[in-house]
Amino acid sequence: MLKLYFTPATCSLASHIALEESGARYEVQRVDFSRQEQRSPEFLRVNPKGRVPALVTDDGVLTETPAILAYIGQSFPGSPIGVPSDPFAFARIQSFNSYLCSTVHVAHAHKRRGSRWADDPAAIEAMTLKVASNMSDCFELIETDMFAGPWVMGETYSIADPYLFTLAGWLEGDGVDPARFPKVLDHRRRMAERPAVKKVLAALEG
Ligand SMILES: N[C@@H](CCC(=O)N[C@@H](CS)C(=O)NCC(=O)O)C(=O)O
Repeated sequence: MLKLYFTPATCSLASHIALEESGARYEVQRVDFSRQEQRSPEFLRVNPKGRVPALVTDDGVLTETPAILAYIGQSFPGSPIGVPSDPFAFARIQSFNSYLCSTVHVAHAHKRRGSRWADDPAAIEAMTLKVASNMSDCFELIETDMFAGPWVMGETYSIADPYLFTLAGWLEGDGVDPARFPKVLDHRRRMAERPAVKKVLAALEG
C-alpha cells in the first residue's frame, strides 16, 4: 500500500489530495516539524533530504511534489487525477507544476527558511521582506498567463489543481491579498468544495 509522509500546512497537501482523488488505498504518517521529526534518523532513512512529502511505493520512495503527482496521475489513469497520454498535454502540466515547485515554493520558503541561503541576520531579514512582492509577481503571472480556467489546464481537472490550491493557500501568510487574483481565488473556493479536498482537510484538522 502507498504511504505518504506529510506535515499539515505544507506542500504535502497537494500529494495528499491527489491520493484521495485517485481512489488509491493509502496510509499517512505525520512528520511533526515542532519536534524536528523531519531531521530524525528514522525519517532521514525514508527521505535523506529531510523534507515532506515522501511517498513510499512498492518500487521505492518518491520525493519532490511534481514527481509524486505525476506518479499518482499515471498510476490511476481513469480517476479524476489521471494524466493525459498525449506527451505535449502531459508536458504542459509538468511545466505548470515545475514552476510551482522551483519558483513559487522557493519564493515562499524565503520567509521562514532564509537560513538555507544566508547566515547574516540582516540578509535573512531582507529576504523575508521580499517574499510578499515575489509571491505577488508569481501569482500575477499565474492569474494572467498560466491559468486556463475553469481548472488550471482548462476544462479538465488535473494534478496541477491540488498543487495550485496548496500554494495559493499560503498567500495570506505571505502578506499577499488573494483578492488581487480573482481566478486563483475562485479556483481555491471551488477546490475547497471537492469531496476529496474536504475529506483531506477534515482529516488534517481532526
Ligand atoms: N521541492 C520539494 C520541497 C519539499 C519541501 O521543502 N517541503 C517542506 C515543507 S513545504 C519541508 O519539508 N520543510 C522541512 C524543513 O525545511 O525542515 C517538493 O516540492 O516536494
